[in-house]
Amino acid sequence: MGRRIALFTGLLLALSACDGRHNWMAGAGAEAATVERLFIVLMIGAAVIWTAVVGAAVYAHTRRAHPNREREARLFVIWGGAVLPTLLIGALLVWGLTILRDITADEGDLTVRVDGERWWWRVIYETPGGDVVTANEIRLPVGSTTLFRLTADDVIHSFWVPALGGKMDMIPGRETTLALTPVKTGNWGGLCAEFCGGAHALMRFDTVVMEPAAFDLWLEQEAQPAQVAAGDPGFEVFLDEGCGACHAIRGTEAAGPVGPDLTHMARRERLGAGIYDMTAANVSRWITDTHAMKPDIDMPPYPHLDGARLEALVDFLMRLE
Ligand code: HEC
Ligand SMILES: [Cu+2]
Repeated sequence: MGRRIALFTGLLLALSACDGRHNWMAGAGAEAATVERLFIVLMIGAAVIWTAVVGAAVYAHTRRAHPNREREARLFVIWGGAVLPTLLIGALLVWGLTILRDITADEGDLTVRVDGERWWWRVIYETPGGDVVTANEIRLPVGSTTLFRLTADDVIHSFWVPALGGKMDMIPGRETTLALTPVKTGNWGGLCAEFCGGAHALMRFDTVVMEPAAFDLWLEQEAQPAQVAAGDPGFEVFLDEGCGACHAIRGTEAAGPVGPDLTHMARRERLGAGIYDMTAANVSRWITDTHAMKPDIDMPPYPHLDGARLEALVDFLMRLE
């Protein structure tokens, strides 16, 4: 018996994804705490009802059969079968709707638009100075509420940072909202929670929760254009190869809207939508052997690039801080 309980508990822990970064019980977000409360109340409610129903069944089974008075039986059916369940489920519904209102708020201290793409995330900070575009990494100040305005470019995706709160569908042509209030600093994992095609399982992102002052500095730097010296040999390769048709580097003529914005790419912790560490070796392989790194993506591989040209290109990209 003890072994079985251990096994069962282990399974539950595995199901709750207790790897820390994706743990919805990590206490990292106010909305996650709300979802946790909902879970606990539902579990306790279910346990009480289960006990009552099984108790009634056992009672009926062990008692010697005898005819019930019709009035008694009818009362039992009306109360146990209609009135109590209606009251209970009605109360849960009303309470659940207030929770829904809390996590789909329509205002926050900060607004971030996130656009689900196949298979990466376009991220746009709305600031008084204008939109600040980035990709695949979201940074948030601890202790304040961020309103996410979500949409999708092509197919339905779902935006989910388990440690911070519930998930929300991203629907082409529509905007959905989600509020997240992180209460713990750290790098919390995010992912797409709706099957969206080939590289769906590789559609992830980092959510870096920072102290407010550090966040403000980060956003200020993120808003700056890239520093690209005239005649930078790596940037020449970038333009020659046509990378700028798909990728934007603010402050240069590269303004392609198809792929992730690369203006401050080297400041991101990961490459390829949360998949690889942002290292020169990985970036180099990403360019030459693209589909081995991430299958199905809309970026062509550049296997002909090698030697000094590849090196200059990678060196240039890694200087985009
Ligand atoms: C036809 C459009 C297209 C072209 C041309 C293209 N890319 Fe991409 N690139 C993409 C798309 C789409 C992604 C996102 C793939 C994903 O993660 O799902 C991407 C991703 C990347 C990333 C990862 C960004 C991140 O945030 O993780 C880098 C770096 C990159 N491309 C560099 C290049 C370079 C360098 C070139 C030229 C040699 C190039 N790309 C040419 C479409 C393109
Ligand atoms: Cu997706």
